[in-house]
Amino acid sequence: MKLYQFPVSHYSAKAHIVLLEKGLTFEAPPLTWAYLKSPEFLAMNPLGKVPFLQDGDFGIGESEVIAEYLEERYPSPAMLPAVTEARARSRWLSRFHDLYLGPQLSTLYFALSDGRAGQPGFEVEVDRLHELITMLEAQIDPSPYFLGSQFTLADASYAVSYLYIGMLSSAHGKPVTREAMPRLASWFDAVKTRPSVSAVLAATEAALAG
Ligand SMILES: N[C@@H](CCC(=O)N[C@@H](CS)C(=O)NCC(=O)O)C(=O)O
Repeated sequence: MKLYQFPVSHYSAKAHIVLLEKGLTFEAPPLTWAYLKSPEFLAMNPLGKVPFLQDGDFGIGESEVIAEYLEERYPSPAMLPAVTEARARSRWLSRFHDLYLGPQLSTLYFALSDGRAGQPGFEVEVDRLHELITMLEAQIDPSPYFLGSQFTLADASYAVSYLYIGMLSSAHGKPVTREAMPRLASWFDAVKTRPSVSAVLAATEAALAG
């Protein structure tokens, strides 16, 4: 199996964590951003984005689709709850990440690297991150994971994004503090000790430092 990914990509991190949780063996070929738009990669994934998973003859993109594919193809250990409502809840959290929080973090990440941080009008983007965190806090009650004692696809979605919430909001001059996200912070204290999450966090931190 091959996972096309970047260690700095919060969406890639989700797929990476799911692979590790399921004990699957995979390669992660080193990539450049330019390669994502190469004819070779676009032929596999027309959106030219990571993560992208190749499992034998089958290839698929989009982090949540990859995660759900892995869950169905390699069901043990289960990463979706058995109860229908809890499965829906896990999916809601993953969707909230992929459609709202994740893109907002990407906006702040690229603004920082493009030197657009601090420009007039940009504060609205940091404020939007604060709004999203407030919404998320109201939706979760971790014990210790989002859906209880089972580590689910939803937990895998947020691990590296948590790192970015603190880092990017601070870099943009308006930190989201632990006090502003006590539930998410207590959730992070629990997930960061899992071998899968700590390995992926370490890879992200090393890539950001290097
Ligand atoms: N909804 C997608 C988002 C993937 C995404 O935006 N990946 C970024 C890296 S974090 C990417 O590949 N960007 C390259 C580009 O858009 O050109 C998912 O969940 O996989």
